[in-house]
Amino acid sequence: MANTPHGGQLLDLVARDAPRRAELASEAATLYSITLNERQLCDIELILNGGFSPLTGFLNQQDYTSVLDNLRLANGLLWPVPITLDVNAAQVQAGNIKQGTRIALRNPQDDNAIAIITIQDVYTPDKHREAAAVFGADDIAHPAVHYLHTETKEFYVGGSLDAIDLPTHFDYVEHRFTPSELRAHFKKLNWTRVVAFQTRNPMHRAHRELTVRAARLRHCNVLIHPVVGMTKPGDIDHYTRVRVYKAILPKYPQGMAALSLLPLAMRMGGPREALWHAIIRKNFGCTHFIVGRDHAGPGKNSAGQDFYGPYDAQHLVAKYKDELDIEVVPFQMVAYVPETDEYIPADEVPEGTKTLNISGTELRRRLKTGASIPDWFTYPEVQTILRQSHPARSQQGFAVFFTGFWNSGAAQIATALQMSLNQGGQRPTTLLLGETIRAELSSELGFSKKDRDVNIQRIAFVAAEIAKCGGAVVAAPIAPYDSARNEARKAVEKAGGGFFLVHVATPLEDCIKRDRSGTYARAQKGEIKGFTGIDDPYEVPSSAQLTVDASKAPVSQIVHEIILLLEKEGYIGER
Ligand code: PPS
Repeated sequence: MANTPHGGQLLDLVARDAPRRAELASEAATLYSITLNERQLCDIELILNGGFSPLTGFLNQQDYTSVLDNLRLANGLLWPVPITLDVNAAQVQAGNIKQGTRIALRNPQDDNAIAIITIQDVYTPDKHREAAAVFGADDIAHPAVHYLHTETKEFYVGGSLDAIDLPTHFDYVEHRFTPSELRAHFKKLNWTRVVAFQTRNPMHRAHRELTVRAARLRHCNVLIHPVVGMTKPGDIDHYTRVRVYKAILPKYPQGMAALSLLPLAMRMGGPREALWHAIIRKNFGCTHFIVGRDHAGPGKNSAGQDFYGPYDAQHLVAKYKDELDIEVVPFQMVAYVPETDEYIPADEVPEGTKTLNISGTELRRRLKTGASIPDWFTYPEVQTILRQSHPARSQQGFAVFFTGFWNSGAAQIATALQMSLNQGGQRPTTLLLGETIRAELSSELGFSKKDRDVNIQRIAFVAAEIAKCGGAVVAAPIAPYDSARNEARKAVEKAGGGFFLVHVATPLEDCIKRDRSGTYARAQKGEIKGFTGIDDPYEVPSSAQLTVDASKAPVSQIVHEIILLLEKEGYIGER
């Protein structure tokens, strides 16, 4: 038997409102709409499917205040995290948002109306008080407090929901279960005791060990129940993680474990979040829930100290043990003992015994550099998946971005560099000469600062897309402005590529001397206006990786300098 939902009844609003679906969809088309943001979308999915039972909508002021002060809804039921719908003044006015108004709530991904809210109240939250009460500190270093002060709009709207549809997912659909579906799944598998494991990280041998131990001690099956909604900024993306979880599943014997993805927007709220997680797992039918060390911990505060103590979460869930009605399984991490080649709980390791561990930071470092990851730490299948999404530098894309006066020699160097990179054959290499871009992408642009910035922005966009796919880009515009070059760097680096700015600092006199086309002569006579170096500025780069001068060194030498730089940074060659 699956566990009883929180509050006694699973409030699957989609099932409840299914008979009125067509009617509600037609009504939504006539109503003022609010397009939800990513976090609101996660929240509403779990309200609509019953994952947040007993909630049937977003919190009104009375419930909100009660959750902040008492960790309970106004009716007394335990509920630790405020689930609120934030709107701004313009929306309140445009939608005539007041008690009794009905508003359509839309999915930002496809614009479909997924629910209608009947407004109970509109209120102004005290965000400082909310931060202190829910997250323990009004400190912007906490990701949820940061969100509250930078993203959350000024009003909250309370009200109950009529469900139209759940948001449609297009990834890993077969592993997504609503609470009703998961309960049916447990029934089909004849699972009566299920221990849920919450995670926002890839799983390795230690996690498999830890969950099997929990299952053994409590005579349970294991539900791997990872968060795939919003996790801590900087976490490994959920696509990679789900591939890892799928690879881990066969490591459990005799179908002992199942995988279900949870579209939760985490708040990283430590103790309160642990309580919330336990309630959600109860709604999904689980009978047991693993709460580890520093559960849902946000890291360090602005004073450099941990926001929560390592066992705060375990203590809070223990405090509400009787009311929770889901057995919380406290667990410390397991440690690897090389001498016996086994994992044992960290607190059971005999004194003086050597243990090994690889921290998340160390793992990320090894993934970045391509350093080896030992088999005792993770399974070969997991390594392959992690390596695919974190290729070593020698497989990552990059851009060599030249800047310099027109006719500085940058075009010749860029062309030669492409040939040299093609010779190595490690990646496809794209050459973006100023003239090609001006003809193919920017033909309508002139040479004002604004137009030049747009031109560089377009080059950066193309370079970032290519770098994202592991290709190399050699770009050679004049790019006279530092800000545009810095933006280009940001775009490529954000796409996961390396960015190398090479300043071709050939003196203007040499650029003019080498000009056989008469372009500079025309600019000097005023026939071309706003020509870089003549009557338009060139800002010398403040952050070039390499500065070269084509009047002093031959192209072949300059290309070699660039090749040496790329090798040093690990982008070409094999180590
Ligand atoms: S920028 O500043 O990076 O957007 O410039 P870029 O795209 O590299 O364009 C350089 C080409 O445009 C011709 N041209 C000018 N350059 C600078 N200033 C002015 N006012 C100007 N007007 C035209 C310049 O000769 C380069 O031509 P190509 O065909 O690339 O040699």
